[in-house]
Amino acid sequence: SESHHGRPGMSFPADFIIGSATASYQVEGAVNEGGRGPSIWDTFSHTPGRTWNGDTGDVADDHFHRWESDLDIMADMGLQAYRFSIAWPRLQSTGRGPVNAEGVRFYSKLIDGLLARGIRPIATLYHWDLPQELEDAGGWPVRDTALRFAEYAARTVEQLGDRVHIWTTLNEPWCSAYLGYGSGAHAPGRTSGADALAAVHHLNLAHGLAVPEIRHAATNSPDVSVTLNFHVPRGVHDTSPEAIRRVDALANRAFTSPILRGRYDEDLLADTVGVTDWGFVHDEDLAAIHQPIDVLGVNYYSTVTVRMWDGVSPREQNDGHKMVGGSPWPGGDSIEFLAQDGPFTDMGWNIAPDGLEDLLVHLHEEFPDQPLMITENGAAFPDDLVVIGSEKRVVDSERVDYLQRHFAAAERAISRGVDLRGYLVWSLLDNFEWGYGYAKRFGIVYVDFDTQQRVLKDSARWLRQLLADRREATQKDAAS
Ligand code: GBH
Repeated sequence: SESHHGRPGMSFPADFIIGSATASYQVEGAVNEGGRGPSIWDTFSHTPGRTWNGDTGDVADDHFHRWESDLDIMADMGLQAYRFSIAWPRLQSTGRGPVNAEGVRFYSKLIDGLLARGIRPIATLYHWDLPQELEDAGGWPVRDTALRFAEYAARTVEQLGDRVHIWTTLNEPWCSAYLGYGSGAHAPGRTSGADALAAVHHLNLAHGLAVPEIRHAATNSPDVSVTLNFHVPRGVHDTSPEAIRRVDALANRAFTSPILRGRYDEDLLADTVGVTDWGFVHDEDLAAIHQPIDVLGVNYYSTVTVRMWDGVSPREQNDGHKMVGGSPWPGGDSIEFLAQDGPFTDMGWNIAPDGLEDLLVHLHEEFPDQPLMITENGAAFPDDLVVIGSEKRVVDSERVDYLQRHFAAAERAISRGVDLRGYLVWSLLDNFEWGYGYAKRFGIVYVDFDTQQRVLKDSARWLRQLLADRREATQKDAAS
């Protein structure tokens, strides 16, 4: 079911935004500069055994110092948007109090540099770098963290809220809650199902409290959004429908139902009996969480295949996460994640563009008036730098193919009526891939971590050509 539109990417509407994305801790480095305080990812990555090879984000892509030449790379590629995140501990070193002017200055320069190059800034307020002091005070399982986030959002947008195109509250609260407090594969590395579900709620609340603060503080009426990572569960067995329902409840509807419908679903509450009684949900919370958003950010990488475990046969466990003691599925011990059909990326995630099409169509059916944007899609492959003639090249044909097939899937979704506004490739640069450190390369631009040299991979060249051809086609349309 490849695109019937011909070349992937060329049938997107003229106002469709194509760009790329990064996140603060994954690219910035300079963790002790500019008044930045420690975050849970500094602590976690410096704890032996937590990340591959003991890798940390201390230097990462050194983007904090190289932001200007990185902007030139984006401009050279013709990117229409750049999605970055603001490190909370750069703006408030302890997560509280007045904003740090040096932190503001860094992001202000970055935003000005984007605008000067005609690139729309899309800013995420939280991509997992919680100030350590707030974790010490309880982290996302406690209510106060949501209140602190709303205040941070207000203070930040007061400073930077005249030039940002889209503000995103949270990136992938699923990961923050279930990997941070359930499985322990992510910072802060805690392993309690009850804490994970409390974190789910307080992340939802943080989002809901921040939305009106952002709208109030911004002076350019930006779009306001949240980015979720959706699970697209597939079935292979009689018991799969039940497993699919449970995965959808825990992973997807735990966020979409409160945010977009103002409720927690009955089946989610029933599935988690014995883990928590959800006593942390106050009467007024659901109304606070249920704020209109202008765009829903969708991160998609792959599908999962599930059935219910019969409790007898040995279970397969291939949910793509290192199991560090805990489970990312509170109350979901009976869900079995099955090995999937390839091909796979270097993460071991299956390549399934149809999953993206199905997800977008499904979300559009569920929330017909909600514009969507793909805020992350991309793939890790073991890239190598080669010299061809006198040119440095990274021949990442698998990534080009991955992107082409996912662009085509997005185009099919649009042709089926989905209001899809844009597509941001993860990631601009090879970077610190969380628990996997520098072992996994997601960039369309190669980074040599010894020299910090950047080299456009073939996927970046492909994207640059596509963007150039789109510009030419739009100009022709305008002229005729
Ligand atoms: C995103 O996380 C992050 O936003 C980004 O920072 C990160 O670098 C990037 O993606 C690449 O990892 O694991 O079998 O349940 C994505 C994390 C990946 C978690 C897919 C859920 C679903 C399949 N998600 N995964 S499975």
